[in-house]
Amino acid sequence: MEGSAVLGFLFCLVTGIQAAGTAQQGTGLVGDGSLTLSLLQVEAAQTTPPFYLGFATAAPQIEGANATDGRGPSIWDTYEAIPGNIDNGDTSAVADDFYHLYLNDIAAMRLLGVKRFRMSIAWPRIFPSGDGQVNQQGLDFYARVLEALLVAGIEPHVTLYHWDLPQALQDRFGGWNSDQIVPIFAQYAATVFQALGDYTTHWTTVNEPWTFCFLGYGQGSGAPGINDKVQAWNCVHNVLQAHAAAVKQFRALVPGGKISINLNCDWAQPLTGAPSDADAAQRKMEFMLGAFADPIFKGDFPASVKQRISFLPQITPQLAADLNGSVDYFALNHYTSTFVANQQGAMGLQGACDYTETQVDVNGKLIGDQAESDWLKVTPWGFRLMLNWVNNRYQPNEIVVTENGMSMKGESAMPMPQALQDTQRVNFCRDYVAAATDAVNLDKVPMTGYFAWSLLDNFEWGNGYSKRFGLVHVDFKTQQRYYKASAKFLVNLFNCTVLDPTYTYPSD
Ligand code: GBH
Repeated sequence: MEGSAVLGFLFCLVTGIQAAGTAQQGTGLVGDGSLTLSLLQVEAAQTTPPFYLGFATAAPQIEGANATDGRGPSIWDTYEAIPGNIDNGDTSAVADDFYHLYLNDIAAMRLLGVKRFRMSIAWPRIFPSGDGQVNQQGLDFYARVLEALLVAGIEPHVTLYHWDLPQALQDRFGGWNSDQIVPIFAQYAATVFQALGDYTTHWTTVNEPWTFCFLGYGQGSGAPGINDKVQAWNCVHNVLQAHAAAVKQFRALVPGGKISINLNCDWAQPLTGAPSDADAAQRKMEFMLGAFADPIFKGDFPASVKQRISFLPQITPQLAADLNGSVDYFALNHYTSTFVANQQGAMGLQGACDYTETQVDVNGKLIGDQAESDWLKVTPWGFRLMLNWVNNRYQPNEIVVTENGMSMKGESAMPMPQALQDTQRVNFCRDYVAAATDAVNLDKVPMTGYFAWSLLDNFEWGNGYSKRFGLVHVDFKTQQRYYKASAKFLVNLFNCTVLDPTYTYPSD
């Protein structure tokens, strides 16, 4: 990174410390109360988790600056512009303005004691039209961010693709529906590895292909807004090929690095004690997680999927060989659980699956407490079962949970001081971390890391800014940030060094 950027960063740190100093002298510091709360809860939790802590983000949800320094349009830019697609007509155009405020946010993480940061690279910043001419300004931006993280003593974990496909590739050949994406993704990956591979050893290729294949291509409730199950399963197959091709580049360009693919899965709890419901729940896991993890770890799609999806593309022996060994650790995103019941003939998001899902049991009782997001119920017990399922089926060397978190019920409507006392989120973090701790200590699951989603309140896709997942509150009108109790709770729980626990973000 250039000298001026380093100086800028140091200046920023100094400004931050000064701001904290002022705050300590008693100028209406936000967050004193939350620290007290979190310390009490740390005592209750009593044990330091046997895995590391990080905070996670994604480029399209935080950066804003969508037309700055040569970034090209993405399929989400297009999708957001269609009325009705995003709650309140929100867009990602500004988001958290991380593109301009990253030094403040990195300084704040350092002062809070966060040692790992998960972020993604925006493909349309690197290749504005998907391939062809590289945009050096895009690479320079990420070099500055990564350099600043290292200066701050924070290890970056970098994802190549978090759903922001260059629109040009959707227009040219239908994006992830076509295998033309495979060499183009590999070229993008190679460009990033070459330019930025020295900054960190922790990488993933693609975030949550289940979500963008089945919601984006299969249902149309995300970009690119297509409603076609054939395209969705083509997407699965093309993601697997693109992942394998990118990892081939990685082995050559980032020797000693570790790479994976972020797969998301809800825990499927059988609705009743009937064996057919147990089978159905297992099938749901195979459809959602097995559709990606089985080809990688076992060389083929699950039999339950092959039997039901008539138009399923094939995993050739060559692809199976390329996928074999293509992940160095299992990267799991996990939030919630659902009840699953057997039902012959049932169609789901993924097509013919012979099961149905509900959020209530046979007596109408919710599976867990409601979060702000409709789909998210608090089910820490499901997290432990989920980790065991992954461990038993795939026996990975290592599991890193690359996302876990919640939107707190009622938070968006709360006045800010109240929103900072996010007790439901503190309890969520406490209970999910405790469940994972049991999975490691009692069940011997090799989980090594836990990333809380998310550092900041951000652009929550179809929900716009109406759902807040941040550990840090963002006032979107002023771009001011304020720690929530949950941020302090987590860093204390993990015994991170809190350089200045009373630190609040500096004002611009
Ligand atoms: C993650 O997805 C994403 O990686 C992240 O970008 C996101 O901000 C975070 O979760 C919080 O949502 O509305 O009924 O159609 C988590 C998996 C899959 C959960 C899609 C929400 C939509 C359910 N997501 N699902 S519904």
